[in-house]
Amino acid sequence: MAEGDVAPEGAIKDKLIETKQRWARDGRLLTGTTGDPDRDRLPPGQRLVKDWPVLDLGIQPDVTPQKFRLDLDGAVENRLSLDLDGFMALSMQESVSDMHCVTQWSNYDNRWRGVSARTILDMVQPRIEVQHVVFHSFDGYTTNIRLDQFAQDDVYLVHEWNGKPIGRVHGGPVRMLVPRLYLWKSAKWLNRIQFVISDRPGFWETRGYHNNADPWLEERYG
Ligand SMILES: Nc1nc2c(c(=O)[nH]1)N[C@H]1C(S)=C(S)[C@@H](COP(=O)(O)O)O[C@H]1N2
Ligand SMILES: [Mo]
Repeated sequence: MAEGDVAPEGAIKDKLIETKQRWARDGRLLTGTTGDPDRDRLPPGQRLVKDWPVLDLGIQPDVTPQKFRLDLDGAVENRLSLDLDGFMALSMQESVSDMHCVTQWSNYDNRWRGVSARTILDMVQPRIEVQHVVFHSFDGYTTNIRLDQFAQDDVYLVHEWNGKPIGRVHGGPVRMLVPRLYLWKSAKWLNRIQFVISDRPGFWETRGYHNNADPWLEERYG
């Protein structure tokens, strides 16, 4: 967590975290069906919303341009540590994708601008043994995905949504976007990407959420 953002203990949404853990234990929201992304756009058990809800642990760190840092490290050939100017100088692309949150909302056609995961992979050159990627955030949140999931062509480190900078509540200045997985895998307030040889389940993955998080297979809880 960045200095100055340390929330008083009570500010963390302990009740919300407990409720979500209980839902995970009880298998709440499961429809028991699977979907096919080639056939259906809406994954099983989801409903379409028009807005973009905000979800976090109760801390929304104020990541000013001065505080921003992005470390790319772990088992890689080229470790990098970028400030915001360094990040903004990387090659940027636009991408349109849907979002699917485990709390059952989905929304369509979000227009993103950012750096593709493939650009990051070209720069850092993970060692051959690397199988997983861990995202670390300025609020202390972590989440993990497999390297092949990170390497999909629709995965981005995004800084604009629908033509505007991503604001503080949605994880600006830079957040992850992994559209084929439930949204808890898309770390907000991104601070570090760690390339690892063995898997390291993150915040929700160690609290009953599924490690893989494919919405089409309804991998909500694990
Ligand atoms: N750093 C950080 N990233 C996070 C979270 C968080 O608490 N901290 N929550 C996750 C969860 S559970 C969800 S559903 C999405 C919500 O993103 P949004 O608030 O932009 O909709 O962010 C994910 N990324
Ligand atoms: Mo979530």
